[in-house]
Amino acid sequence: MALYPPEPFRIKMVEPIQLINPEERELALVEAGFNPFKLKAQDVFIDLLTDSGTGAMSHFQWAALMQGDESYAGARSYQRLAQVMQEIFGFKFFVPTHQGRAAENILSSLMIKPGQYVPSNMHFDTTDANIRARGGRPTNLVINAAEDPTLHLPFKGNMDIQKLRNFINQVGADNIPLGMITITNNAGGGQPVSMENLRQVAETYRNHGIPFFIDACRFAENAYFIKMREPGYADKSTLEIAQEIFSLADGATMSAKKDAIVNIGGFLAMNDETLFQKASNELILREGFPTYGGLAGRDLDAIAVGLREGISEEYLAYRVGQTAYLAERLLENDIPILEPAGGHAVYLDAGRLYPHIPQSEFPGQALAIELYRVGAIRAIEIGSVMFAHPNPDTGEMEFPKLELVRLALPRRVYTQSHLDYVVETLIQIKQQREKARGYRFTYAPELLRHFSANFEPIQ
Ligand code: P70
Repeated sequence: MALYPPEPFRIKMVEPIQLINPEERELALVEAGFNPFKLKAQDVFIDLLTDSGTGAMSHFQWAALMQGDESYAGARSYQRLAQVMQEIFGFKFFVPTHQGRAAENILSSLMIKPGQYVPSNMHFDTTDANIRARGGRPTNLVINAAEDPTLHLPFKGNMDIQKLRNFINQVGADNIPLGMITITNNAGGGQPVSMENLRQVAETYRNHGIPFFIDACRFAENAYFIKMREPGYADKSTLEIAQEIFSLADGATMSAKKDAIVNIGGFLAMNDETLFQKASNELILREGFPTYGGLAGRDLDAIAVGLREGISEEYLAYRVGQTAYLAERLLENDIPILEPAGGHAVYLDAGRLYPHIPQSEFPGQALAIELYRVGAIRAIEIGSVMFAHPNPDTGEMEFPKLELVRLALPRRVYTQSHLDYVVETLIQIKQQREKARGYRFTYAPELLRHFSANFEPIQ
């Protein structure tokens, strides 16, 4: 197969994008409080803010939308989704939710009491915040190698089993209402978790009676990495690998906006009937009847089709190849990234690009701003803006190990020439790296501050 397989689709509908001039971009940055989330989409040329809900649906998905059954209860759309859910995930029960964080909220509200811990390899932002919002303590136990940006390992998203065992012994299984793992590990470079590691994590949780939930946003990309990299899996289909993954867990949360290639949707799945009943009641109170969960019937159909497309090996080869292409071209030009390339994104290492900007002045934010300034490219910081938190016991600020900027690739949206433009922009940014300055907050909420903070440059 080609190193970077060409798109296994052709384009039959296009959406114009435009590059506004440098003066307009400067103004847009000031108006946005130097926060890419506050830019207007039409002022962005290449939008790599997120791969969430930004994918292009296939004509099969658009056709499925037309067959949406908008019955309030027991709709055919729900049944079609339930069938695919059974085939891929195999959990006894599930409820649709409007997106991933709604599933996280329901799960957290039902399971977590103040002071309790929820371990994972690394929690992503909304999961972390939903646990904190219930008084819980999200705990990241990824392998140390995940924090070494140039070390090549096939499964850099793995959890450190010894750390997990020690942690359980230290805080006590009674203080851990559930254990999680994120596949792929979004906060740590979109790196996959191996089947072997998933098995050991599941066993460790099971031995202590801790329910195991998988954050499954990018399970298909993770399954493809297992097929490519893990001994014994080359001849298994990504579907079979996914089935094996989920057979290890007691439940899952998923934002369908990622590997199900839809613009909205998610679910919470589980085997425990009592939990399902409680989740259904919670859903009725806040999201909607449990057969639609805050979505339209047609959305459920788009998810059902998208889940199957998202796990297609031909598609995944192209998808992972596109990310690898961007990573390779950046490395050729000595632009520091977290290696190896992840599934859905390439993570620039702002800490190494801007060693003159201290963590407290947000080198990642500075790089995200330069991407917009120089190329009208939008990306997000995954560093101290997103993940520096005061320690709940000491109040002291704890900084993440890496200061990253994520170039997330929307699914089936941008071509190789778009990516070449991103590389050229970064070459220019690197040439003027000494000029970059740090930033400080002028406003920041307590939780999930990256979404709505304002900044000013430090002169
Ligand atoms: C992203 C988005 C969402 C997400 C996730 C994992 C591993 C749960 C969720 C929540 C969030 C985002 C971040 C910055 C900009 C825009 C969007 N991740 N677990 O881009 O799912 O968003 O549906 O509530 O990655 O990675 P949901």
